[in-house]
Amino acid sequence: MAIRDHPSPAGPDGFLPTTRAEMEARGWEALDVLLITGDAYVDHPSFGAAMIGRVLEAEGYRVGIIAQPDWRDPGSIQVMGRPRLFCGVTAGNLDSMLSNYTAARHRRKEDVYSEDGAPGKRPNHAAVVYTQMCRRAFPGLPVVMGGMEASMRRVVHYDYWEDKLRPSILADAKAEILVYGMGEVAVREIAARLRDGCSDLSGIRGTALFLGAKATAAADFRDCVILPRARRLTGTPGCCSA
Ligand code: B12
Repeated sequence: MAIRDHPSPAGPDGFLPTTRAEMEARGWEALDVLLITGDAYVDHPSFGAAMIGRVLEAEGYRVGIIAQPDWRDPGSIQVMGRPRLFCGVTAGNLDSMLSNYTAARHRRKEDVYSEDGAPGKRPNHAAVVYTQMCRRAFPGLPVVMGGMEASMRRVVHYDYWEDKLRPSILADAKAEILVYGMGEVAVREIAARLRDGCSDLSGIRGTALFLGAKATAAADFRDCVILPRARRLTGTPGCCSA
């Protein structure tokens, strides 16, 4: 992809909008994609949300970003209105439990991905919390999870801080789809399908989602590695990944 070949609606020098006033300054009435991140918004390629935002922007989408919203207030993610296509959610560069707690399970006094290192700006299990906020703020809008926390927790996993096995983060978060690992290619495909009115997000490499009972029955799992059922490991319902 030649990013520079695409005209950028925000202009090559502008930050992604974070407020309605910044949207309006670009003449936008609505966003296509709203990104929510547990880190401060740092427009640098080592910050996943900025990276994904810039990739989508280069494709011509109107992208806004909300960094470290107040998770007690669903209105904090509604400041730029309902996006047309989807919300993208990430806990940030690190798993939020790792950001909030030391390996000795003490609360961290500093969050290096917050402005001035201020702690307490992201909730525990931020990806789940932000997804649930999106559900409440924008009913019916697809939510796409990505980033480190979602990636590492996409199947049944051991949570060190809780000292127990947890089911796939998708079971808690109820997002439409989870992008694991590097997200640029998958998120472009997701955006293109939703833009074209296709709600079927199955079969995209590097993603995980719940298949309905019908699709599970019809799917060909011959080339798949079948993991033990989540129910067997944790006593909670299982999930399938693409
Ligand atoms: C560079 C790096 C560092 C540098 C950070 C430099 C800097 N200023 O950013 C340094 C050396 C400082 C560092 C320190 C630490 N690190 Co480090 N680090 C990395 C490393 C190698 C790359 C991170 C990076 O820049 N990635 C580039 C960005 C763009 O990638 P990304 O955030 O993953 O985003 C992509 C996807 O996740 C996805 N995505 C992201 N957001 C979104 C959103 C949506 C909507 C979608 C769809 C997709 C999506 O698409 C993005 C683009 O492909 C990773 C390992 C790795 N290969 O990822 C470890 C890693 C992040 N570090 C890790 C750890 C544990 C630490 C430390 C806590 C170690 C320690 N005990 O001190 C400290 C943290 C200190 C602190 N408090 O910050 C762990 C995190 C584990 C976890 N579960 O969270 C990792 C994964 C290494 C590992 N495998 O253990 N680290």
